[in-house]
Amino acid sequence: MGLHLFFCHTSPTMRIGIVCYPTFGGSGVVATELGKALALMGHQVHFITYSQPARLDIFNENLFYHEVYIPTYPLFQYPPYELALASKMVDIVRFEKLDVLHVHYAIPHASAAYMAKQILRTKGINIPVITTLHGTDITLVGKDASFEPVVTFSINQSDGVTAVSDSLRAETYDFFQIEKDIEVIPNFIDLEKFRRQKKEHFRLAIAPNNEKLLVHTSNFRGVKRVEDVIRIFAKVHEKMPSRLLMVGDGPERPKMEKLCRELQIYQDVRFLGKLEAVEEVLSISDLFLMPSEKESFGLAALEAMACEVPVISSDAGGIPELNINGVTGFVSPVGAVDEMVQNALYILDDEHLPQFKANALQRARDFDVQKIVPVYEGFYQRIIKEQLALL
Ligand code: GMT
Repeated sequence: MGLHLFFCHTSPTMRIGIVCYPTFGGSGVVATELGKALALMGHQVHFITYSQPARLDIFNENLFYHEVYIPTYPLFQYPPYELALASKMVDIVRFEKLDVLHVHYAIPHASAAYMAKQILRTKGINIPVITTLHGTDITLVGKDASFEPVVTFSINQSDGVTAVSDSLRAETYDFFQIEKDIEVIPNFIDLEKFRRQKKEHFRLAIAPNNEKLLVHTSNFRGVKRVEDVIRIFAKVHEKMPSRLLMVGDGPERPKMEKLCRELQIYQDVRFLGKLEAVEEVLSISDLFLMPSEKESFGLAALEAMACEVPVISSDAGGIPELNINGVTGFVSPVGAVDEMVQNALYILDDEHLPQFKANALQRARDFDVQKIVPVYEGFYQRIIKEQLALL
């Protein structure tokens, strides 16, 4: 996100603490882009995490980064990050006079925030805590018996809770004993950064014979069903000249490279690894594949749609709230590879492709950062007001 964003801003500025995972993962990306947008709106934003967030790549007088230092002692088999994080939150809330703490991902951020809140209470400070649920914290990790009581407790103790889709909200209520209202605030996209750029020379180099370009971006974990991506592509490839671009890295990658050799499609599949400028690859692509087993929202699909790339996806989690079946792409049951192949061939037909591309962009506009970030801002203001009323 550059400095080009413009927000109409009239409300008083806030001092906001943001706690997130600093990696390229979806929750960290959303948290960092949110903080950057809020800073551009004039709020003071303090990131608190164990290393500089990957997307915290701009200089702005309103942006601060506080690193959590985790001491190691021979006695600790597992260094207690959560305690170091809670202590850092206490310190930053007190000395930077924060108005609100917004923690992304329930584990361990919401529980650490609870502890920080209790410590601050003994010092006469009531810090409102907002927790945003992103998905795997609920659908995978949170449901594990090792964490469930802590997840339930920390959600219920948060002053405000948001989830990134209706589906994640419903799943959270289904699985946990939640007494709090959960507000749905979806993922968002900077349409200035994620837009179809003219990259004809790049496209010519990758697809010299005007092959269709399919693309997948993920962290190559089991939950992404990367094998389905490869098998869908192999069948599309049998029917039309095409190539597959695989962006990202993760545990499934070596197996997938092997599978491509076995299926004899290796020369038409490019594993590009982790890329900073994914939008450049999306700009030359015709179709995005997201056959995930679980996906609370599907930020990677939104990024593709903003670059005018239609989506073939599963119906997991919140994906159908984003990818409109038959309009911006197609949605099929998890694992329905043959159906996904048929749908992919339909979209890639030159008669259909332009309309799907236009529809994808049109849908992405509903999630414009300029629309969604003010919703977070309003939510913070409401929760702060409610907490002040309790004093
Ligand atoms: O998709 C991932 O594996 C990363 C993951 C995370 O926990 O950071 O992303 C989750 O949060 C994103 C941002 O809210 C969502 O767009 C992704 O759909 C969600 N991933 C899953 O639910 C698997």
